[in-house]
Amino acid sequence: MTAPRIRLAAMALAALATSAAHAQFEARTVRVSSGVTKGHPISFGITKMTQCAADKSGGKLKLRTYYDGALGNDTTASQQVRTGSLDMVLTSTAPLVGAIPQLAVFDLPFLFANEREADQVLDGKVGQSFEPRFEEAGLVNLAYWENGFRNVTNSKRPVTRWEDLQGVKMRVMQNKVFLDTFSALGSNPTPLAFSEVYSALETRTVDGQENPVALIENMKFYEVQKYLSLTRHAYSPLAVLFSKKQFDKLSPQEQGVMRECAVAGREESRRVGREQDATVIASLKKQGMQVNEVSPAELQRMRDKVKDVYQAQAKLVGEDIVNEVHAELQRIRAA
Ligand code: TK8
Repeated sequence: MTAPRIRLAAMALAALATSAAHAQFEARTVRVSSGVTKGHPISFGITKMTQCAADKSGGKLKLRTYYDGALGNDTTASQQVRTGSLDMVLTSTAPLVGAIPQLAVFDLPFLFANEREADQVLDGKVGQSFEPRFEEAGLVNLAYWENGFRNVTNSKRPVTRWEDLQGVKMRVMQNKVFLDTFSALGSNPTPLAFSEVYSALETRTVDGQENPVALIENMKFYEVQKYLSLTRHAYSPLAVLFSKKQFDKLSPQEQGVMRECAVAGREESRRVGREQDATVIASLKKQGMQVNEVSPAELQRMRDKVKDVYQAQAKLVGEDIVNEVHAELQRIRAA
């Protein structure tokens, strides 16, 4: 057989193999809920994941994402995913602690010192150890993406030391660790769903909130907040949750593609978010925000101020999971 004919035969075989592989996929549209607005690093991850799933299924596995909490806030959308009436939600882990209390370990103040630690804990055995807990709650967590390190914004004053938070009405996530942390720091915390934050700030129902800088820009909080203080007081993982009821209906190939493409989305959203960090802060200044760092000595005073919260909440979360995270952090820091 001549070389061109061999090449032709090889191409025909490859095409056959691809179409046979794609034959293992049914035409499906996966409905996804996200609380962020398109343009946030998380949306870059979703775009990557969507393209990946389409490529690997011959266009049969489609993701359709509803941004801006259009299908409900984190808590309500997560509940729909748990019952199977919605396929996927991307949410911070903090609002999930009602269903999975141990997730509050990731909300402990000043737990992670940097993204490297967060990545290794979440992508490693500690993050994986949550799989059975997610499944018990009717969820499959495909990967941990990044919401990021949280910083304080408010309309009253720069926060350069914990005392500056006295009397500040702070919106916090619906999560006891955040409520207790911001009480211990002397502010008046109010738990609110993410979808209510902008209007609460605009009407001065609350004076401040705390979120990663990418979200502060993405949600235009700079329009209603004057001061940004770079506290990095907590790190928020983002769970990429599939309804277990729906996931179990997928073929092994479809499940494999969803997991593989969620990892591709994770890498993309982390890459974009970390590349943007410096430019986002410059952009927030340009939008009129007054941005301040907090000195290491004052951050240490904040840590000392919330130590009791840390200990009390560690007991509630479960000393086993807290000890496991601490042991993993010690290993990472010693490496
Ligand atoms: C976005 C929320 C947000 C969270 C919050 O869907 O509520 O402040 O940090 O990221 O999950």
